[in-house]
Amino acid sequence: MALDEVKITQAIVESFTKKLEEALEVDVAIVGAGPSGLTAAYKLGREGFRVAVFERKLSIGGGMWGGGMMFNEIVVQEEGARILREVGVEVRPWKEEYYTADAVECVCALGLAARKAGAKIFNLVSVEDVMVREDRVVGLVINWTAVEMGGLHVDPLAIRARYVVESTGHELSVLHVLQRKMNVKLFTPSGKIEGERSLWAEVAETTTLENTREVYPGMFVAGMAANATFGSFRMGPIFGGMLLSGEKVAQEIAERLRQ
Ligand code: 48F
Repeated sequence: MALDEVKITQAIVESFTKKLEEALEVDVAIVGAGPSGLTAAYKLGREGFRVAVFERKLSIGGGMWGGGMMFNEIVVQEEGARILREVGVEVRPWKEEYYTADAVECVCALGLAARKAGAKIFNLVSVEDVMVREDRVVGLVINWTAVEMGGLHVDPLAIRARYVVESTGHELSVLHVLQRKMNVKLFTPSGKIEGERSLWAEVAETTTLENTREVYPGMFVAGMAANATFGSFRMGPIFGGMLLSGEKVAQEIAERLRQ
């Protein structure tokens, strides 16, 4: 077969366009492909919901690649290990009640699980805004990360979603935009973003799950973003809470979608 550069180009353009078209109206739009966002995408996709994930960077995985301080191993507890095993990661016990796993294997396995479950993943796309109608988040406003990086004045495109997951990690970038532009009252004690506190793994892991919930009609927070929203601690390189948060947000949204 003679290779034709234009056919290669057509194949890419046509198949990408189809993928994007299918993501324009989804059940759940997830912002950020870190461990919590990817777990949520996998769990929701597996339930048959239409899911799109938008990730600003070239690579998915967020803060997981680097383990702790670039030692690319992560630590999880038994409950987190369950989710890693489910997606085929080799989890090794380390003394009592701790488990370790290879960070690269974890990212690859979670990404593959999300894709195999049908979630569409768009890397290099930044969510720059949300759409709000009648006091409810109804979608996302997206643009190429290159546009953002280049400081170019290019208008964005829009995605309609029945629910949005804010899983942008420490940055909490989308909720900050919602608060700044719409001046809405969030479901937090002060009605505003409470902000992240310093490192305290034990408390942070528990509160991550408690804080994984709806923060404004139509928008849920998950992962580190949940603690940054509700004023709890960071947990450092223990990742069980991130995985369990992704699972919890998927369960809560699935329940709503089935109503
Ligand atoms: O930070 P990140 O990995 O979030 P997470 O799932 O996990 C946190 C842990 O990695 C770690 C930790 C736990 O032990 O504390 O930090 O809560 O992934 C967040 C992803 O969101 C992307 C960002 O590039 C990263 O990959 N992101 C942030 N803002 C945007 C975005 C945006 N506006 N649009 C698209 N992607």
